[in-house]
Amino acid sequence: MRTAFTTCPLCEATCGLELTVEGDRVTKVRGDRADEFSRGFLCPKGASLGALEADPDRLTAPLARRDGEFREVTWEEAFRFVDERLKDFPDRDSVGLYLGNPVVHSLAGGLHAGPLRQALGSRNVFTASTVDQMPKHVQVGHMFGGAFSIPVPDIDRTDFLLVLGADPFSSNGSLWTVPDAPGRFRELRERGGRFVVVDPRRSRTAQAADQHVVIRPGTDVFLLLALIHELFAQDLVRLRHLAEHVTGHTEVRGLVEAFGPDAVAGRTGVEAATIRDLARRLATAGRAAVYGRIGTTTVEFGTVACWAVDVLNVLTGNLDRPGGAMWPLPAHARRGPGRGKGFTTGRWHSRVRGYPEVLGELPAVTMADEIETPGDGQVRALVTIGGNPALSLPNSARVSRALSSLDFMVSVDPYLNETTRHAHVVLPPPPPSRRNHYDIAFLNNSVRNVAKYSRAAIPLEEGRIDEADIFFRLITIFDGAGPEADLDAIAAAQLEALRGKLGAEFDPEGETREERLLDLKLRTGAHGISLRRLLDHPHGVDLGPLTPRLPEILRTPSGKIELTPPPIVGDLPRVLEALRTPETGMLLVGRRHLRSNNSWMHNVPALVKGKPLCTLLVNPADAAATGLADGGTARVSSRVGEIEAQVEVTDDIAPGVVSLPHGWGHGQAGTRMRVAGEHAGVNVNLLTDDVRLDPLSGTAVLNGTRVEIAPV
Ligand SMILES: Nc1nc2c(c(=O)[nH]1)N[C@H]1C(S)=C(S)[C@@H](COP(=O)(O)OP(=O)(O)OC[C@H]3O[C@@H](n4cnc5c(=O)[nH]c(N)nc54)[C@H](O)[C@@H]3O)O[C@H]1N2
Ligand SMILES: Nc1nc2c(c(=O)[nH]1)N[C@H]1C(S)=C(S)[C@@H](COP(=O)(O)OP(=O)(O)OC[C@H]3O[C@@H](n4cnc5c(=O)[nH]c(N)nc54)[C@H](O)[C@@H]3O)O[C@H]1N2
Ligand code: SF4
Ligand SMILES: [Mo]
Repeated sequence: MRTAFTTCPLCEATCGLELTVEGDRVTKVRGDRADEFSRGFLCPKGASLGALEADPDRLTAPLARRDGEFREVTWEEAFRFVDERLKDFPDRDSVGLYLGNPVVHSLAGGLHAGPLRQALGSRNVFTASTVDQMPKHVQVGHMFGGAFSIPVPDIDRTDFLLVLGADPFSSNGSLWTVPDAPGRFRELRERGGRFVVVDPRRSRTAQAADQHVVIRPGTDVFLLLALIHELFAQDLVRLRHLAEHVTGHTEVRGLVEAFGPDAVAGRTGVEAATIRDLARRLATAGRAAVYGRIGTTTVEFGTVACWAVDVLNVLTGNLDRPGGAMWPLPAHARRGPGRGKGFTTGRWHSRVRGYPEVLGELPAVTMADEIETPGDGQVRALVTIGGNPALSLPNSARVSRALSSLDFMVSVDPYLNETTRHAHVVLPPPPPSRRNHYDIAFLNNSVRNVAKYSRAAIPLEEGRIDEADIFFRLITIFDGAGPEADLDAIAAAQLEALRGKLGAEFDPEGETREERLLDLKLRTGAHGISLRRLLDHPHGVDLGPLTPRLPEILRTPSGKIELTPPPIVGDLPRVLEALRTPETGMLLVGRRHLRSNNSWMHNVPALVKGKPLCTLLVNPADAAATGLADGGTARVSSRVGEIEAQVEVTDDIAPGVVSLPHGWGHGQAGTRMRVAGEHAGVNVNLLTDDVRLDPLSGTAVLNGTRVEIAPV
């Protein structure tokens, strides 16, 4: 029996874990109290890591499907099969790629997903970003020049937080790495600070808030523009230290002219007096920040809403100052140049619907179009890595049909689930305790500058390969070097090239290719720390609170914060038109539960036991009006589909709104997830619409779907 320390890769909070290991099993998981960042915090998902890894349905060897049957094969056979079959698709665009959420949660994905996309060279790259946070990338790209320069609320030092469309008490934070979010919100209040939550549902976060503002789904953009309007109307604009770094602020007033509190009250359901009061409190609080997430990004005006969030942070003088919205500086990153080429989209367009490319990818809502529509460049083969598009994309009945029509499909995934059942080859990565970990992605969003590296707590079993090797092998297959190419030689060349680019004059150290790459990035990084130092500090290294980064963070051509980027300003007439279009009827939104993680952790008994989590929340008034009863079954229908869901009547949800979580709808033929099958739930994405999207970012509208409800 021994103890090992690692970082939980299951959500963005990056909690430190203390694992008890007996033989080759994790038998106990505790929050690591000595962790410099998470201070011992643990949620039910992290606590179930041992059970997740011991899941008998988890794949341990590659599977290949021939004549309709999956059979275990060796890794050599699996890669040779992939190589042979991909030769049938000489047109690069005919091979599509879908990267899902766990790709950003591993060191392998963090280091190798980029090179993999390059090696594939297809325009048909899709990721979960366009059913999630892409509006934020587009907005910060246009305003600050870098698509990953996302400011985060400095919660530990703020006096006032305005949170829209996020439930960090359940999700543990997103685009905001904030381990023990509930504890940090509690401390904020203990210091005398306040926080306000805007949500159509009384979420766990809303319950703990000083004020819960109930809003009509999809209308946050109007509320946010009205708040900007009020800053001008009440003479509350204070740029402070930002004055010398901003261009375009004088134009903003005119842009929001039509969005006064009285104009938006009816459409948002938020009273004009509440909006005026909120604007005043935001502007007069000592230090404040505005933060928006899923309810502001997976909506029709996601990019404009994200823009309005940071315009508020700028106009109240809270961007880039302690207690406001600040930019982290991760150990593996370098300081920026202070100006640059800026941000563009649309370097190519999707073949069928003509959507612009954003960050090298096309909207996931159009993946099925690209698979099903004949013609040059039609996607006939697909590689999925750590994704479950059959459940996570809108109009998923159509997505499943498209997947089943492919000529060839490869999935890198530990489960035979709703998506991978369509694959011809499934390549299973090892579980979290058997891999080295460093957070390439989430340290970009973290509320303190911290760094932590952990080696695998348990060695890989004989015959298993690391996910980094799976990535590397696919890279050599895509770029033509083939399934037997010498990975170490290729990695050495890659390392040498990067060393030259970074101007490093030392030899990076480490036991693996990935460790040497990381050491190189760390030692040339902003904090100048080494992999060795991280290995000596198993609970992480605290690099201090966030510090101001203007102007070095900017990559705009002007070297300023562009407050009025033309593409975003150009979308405002559409917002105004929507404001003037009356809207009624029942709207469907999503939600998350602490014991659930998108679509893939429902096979862990401890996480699905008890009361079902996949229920349709209905307000008592709507239940009475439609004849629905608590515990009964509702038929929910939308433009694209119809489902039956178990009803939960509660005044936690606003009248005129129903809520159903995503990631459910298990038990389908050909899947191998027995526990999930017994707790199947229904798939909300059979109702969400693949035609609706935020055009600036290509992001799906997953919240605010028009539905009808009736008793069954
Ligand atoms: N209606 C509605 N739909 C939504 C959302 C919503 O709020 N409402 N949310 C959206 C959001 S924010 C997201 S991020 C997407 C998620 O969409 P996806 O990324 O497509 O789906 P996940 O459910 O995260 O699926 C993760 C997959 O990775 C596999 N996996 C787990 N661990 C590993 C690993 O270590 N390596 C590899 N290679 N695979 C692994 C799992 O078995 C599973 O198949 O869903 C989106 N869909
Ligand atoms: N436990 C758990 N944690 C997770 C995940 C999970 O599945 N389970 N998924 C992870 C992923 S991939 C992501 S992207 C993050 C997401 O992190 P969050 O954004 O915090 O996710 P949610 O908990 O879905 O919170 C979204 C909230 O928006 C509300 N909402 C819906 N529509 C609207 C609207 O139009 N306006 C407003 N103002 N509110 C609206 C919902 O009621 C809900 O309370 O969570 C991550 N963490
Ligand atoms: S909050 Fe997230 S990172 Fe922390 S233990 Fe839970 S799943 Fe893991
Ligand atoms: Mo997400």
